[in-house]
Amino acid sequence: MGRIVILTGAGISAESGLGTFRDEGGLWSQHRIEDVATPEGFARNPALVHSFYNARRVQSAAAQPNAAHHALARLEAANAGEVTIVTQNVDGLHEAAGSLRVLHMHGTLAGALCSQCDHRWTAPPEMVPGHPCPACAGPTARPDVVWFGEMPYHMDEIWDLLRAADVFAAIGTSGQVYPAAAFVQDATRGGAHTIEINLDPSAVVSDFSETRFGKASELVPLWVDEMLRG
Ligand code: BV8
Repeated sequence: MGRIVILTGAGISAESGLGTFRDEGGLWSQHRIEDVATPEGFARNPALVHSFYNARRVQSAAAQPNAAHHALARLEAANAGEVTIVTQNVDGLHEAAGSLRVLHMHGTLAGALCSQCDHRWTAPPEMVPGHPCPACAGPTARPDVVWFGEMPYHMDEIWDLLRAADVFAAIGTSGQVYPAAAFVQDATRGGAHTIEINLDPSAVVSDFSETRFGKASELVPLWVDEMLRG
């Protein structure tokens, strides 16, 4: 089966009840990206940004992984060390399903970060402006998520994984946010077989050698069964 890298987006958590960004009624139709997912937006109105992430932190903590998350955990368990999930999602549903090798390139709702001393800790359910950093006591706590214009996490490790991958799968992502949307090209250059599993064709669907359209909770378990049959 070889080395498998799986990129996931909000669509894999949709059937767990967590909103996506760009679907009908999605998060970006309720808030402007500039206001809630940029450092400038946070500087301008920290209360709005904290309330945006507080609501999602509480909701995602109450959500359950679905059959797609469980199938990916099963794939990893059968091939320890060969399966890595790179997720754009900030929820903890892959870990809740039992996945161990998960790289959160856009950070996590569960994390808090001090913008003054870079200290990281587990975020309380609700954060407020001026929330003190437990290390330097500065009023400088923020959600530990990657906003637009900020460098995603784990990029060097991700690029190494993509170059070495035998299979690259993108699941539940619209392919509109970079650098994640370009991962399929990096994997292709490394000789990987690439597959998109998504409800609708993504913005980069033509970059994939294989595409399957439908719900993640239905298609991902089928794909994992095929991969395990070899
Ligand atoms: C970077 C925060 C430099 C956490 C997010 C000008 C100035 C600065 C930067 C840029 C610029 N122009 C372009 C850029 C780059 C920018 C970018 O891409 N902008 C876009 C809008 C054009 N990117 C950045 O700024 C990134 N940093 O570039 O740094 C750099 C340069 C080179 C190399 C390294 C670094 C930072 C991007 C991170 C931004 N933070 N979120 C949070 O609040 O969650 S992005 C946000 O979008 C989320 O993280 C989310 O994960 C991500 C992608 O969205 P998707 O997951 O794809 O979700 P979406 O709703 O879009 O799609 C859902 C899909 O699921 C749909 O296709 C749907 O059909 C499908 N689906 C739905 N239901 C199901 C389903 N599929 C299966 N089953 C279902 N049931």
